[in-house]
Amino acid sequence: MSFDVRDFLLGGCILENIIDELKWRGAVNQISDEESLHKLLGEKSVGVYCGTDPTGDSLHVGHLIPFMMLKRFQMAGHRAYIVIGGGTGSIGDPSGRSSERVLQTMDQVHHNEECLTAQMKRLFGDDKINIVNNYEWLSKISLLDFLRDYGKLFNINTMLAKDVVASRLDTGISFTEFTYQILQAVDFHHLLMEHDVQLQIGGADQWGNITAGIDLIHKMEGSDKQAYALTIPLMLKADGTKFGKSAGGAVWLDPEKTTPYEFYQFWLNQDDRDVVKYLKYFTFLSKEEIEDLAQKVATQPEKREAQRRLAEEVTAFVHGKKAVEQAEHISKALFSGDVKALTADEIEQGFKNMPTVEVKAEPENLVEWLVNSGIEKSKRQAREDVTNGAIYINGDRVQDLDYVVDPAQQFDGKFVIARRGKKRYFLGRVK
Ligand code: 383
Repeated sequence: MSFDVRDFLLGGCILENIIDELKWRGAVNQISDEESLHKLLGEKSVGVYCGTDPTGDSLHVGHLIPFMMLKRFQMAGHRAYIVIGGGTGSIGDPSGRSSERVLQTMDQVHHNEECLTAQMKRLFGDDKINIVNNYEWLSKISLLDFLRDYGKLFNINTMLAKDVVASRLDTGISFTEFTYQILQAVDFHHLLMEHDVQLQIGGADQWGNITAGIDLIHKMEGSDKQAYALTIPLMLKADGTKFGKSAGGAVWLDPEKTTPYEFYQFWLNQDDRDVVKYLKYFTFLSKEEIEDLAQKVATQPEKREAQRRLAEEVTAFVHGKKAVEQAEHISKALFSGDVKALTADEIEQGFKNMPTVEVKAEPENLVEWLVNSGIEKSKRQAREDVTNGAIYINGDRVQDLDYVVDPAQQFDGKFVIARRGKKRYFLGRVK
């Protein structure tokens, strides 16, 4: 029986050609031979890949862009491959960088490789997606084979003309980084020959590397061999700042680096002008649901329903449903001031970026406790704030100057949550 992508049902709606869907999502920057790729994707289950280099031990939200698109290809019935660049990562992609990279040690590369592989498996399901590591084949090519089999097929003039290299000619680029595009080209050829992968996707910064692969394939296998490139636009924010950063730096997928609560907040705080685009990029909601939310952004922006839905969907995808419940629980508690019901884990997440003070385990008079922990500058100020009703301990307003703070009373004796005024929280961490 012949394959028809329209046979695949998703969330009750029949998918059109994946290219049309990606276009609706605003996720297409460049396609190498659109007409023919469109046709191919409508005819058969196509092998598609996207690669990432182990330059760190976690992915961040910027990486989600192409990998969520890869997942969409898979949901539309195509075969998805992820390349973890253990080989390429030991060299370093010059794309998008204005200066030479410092080489990572091979131990670092292998460690990061393992972390990223585990993360990808958690995100995309071990059994559903094919994950390969280019260290496997790139590390086996000898220098002489490299120069004879591949080097001869690359024209220096073409390589120099690639944006990535051209933009570095003034400041300089090493031979090592200059060669990077050949390695990624070898990967594309390898995946095509071994797994019939005919399409490579990536961010707009990857266009030069992907097309280097297509050129190599045409030279090695003949110009009628079908291989395609599809890139996704660089993510631009309406306010001109860089996507994927929050006050604390990059937004990581690793819950140890960015807690699920911070992750949730990151999405919840997105601008009305960006939120619909993000729903299209980062969620698997249907076109109808997204259009409905877009309508709500236009008519009732103050409700922030689209932002909430975005935060729920992406957090559930990356950290699971329980993390969403926790994040919502933390948000509600901090907003209402009713912090008593928080668990120790929720406190760790919710207070990660709030002022934290070390406090003694022993009970202490409130006024002294406020001064000793540094929350209040003087006893006079502390007394005034307490009397005025501006001080809350573990969610309760305390106006009694003789009140004793006893850390053992709450949160397994680990924390005391103090609040001054409406919103100024302090976390007392018991020494
Ligand atoms: C390595 C070997 C391949 C194919 C791709 C690669 C990695 C590629 C690269 N990608 C970036 C990275 O690793 O450097 N040379 O951080 C980023 N990607 C994706 C996407 C993006 C790119 O992982 O635009 C953002 O996330 O392509 O910058 O055979």
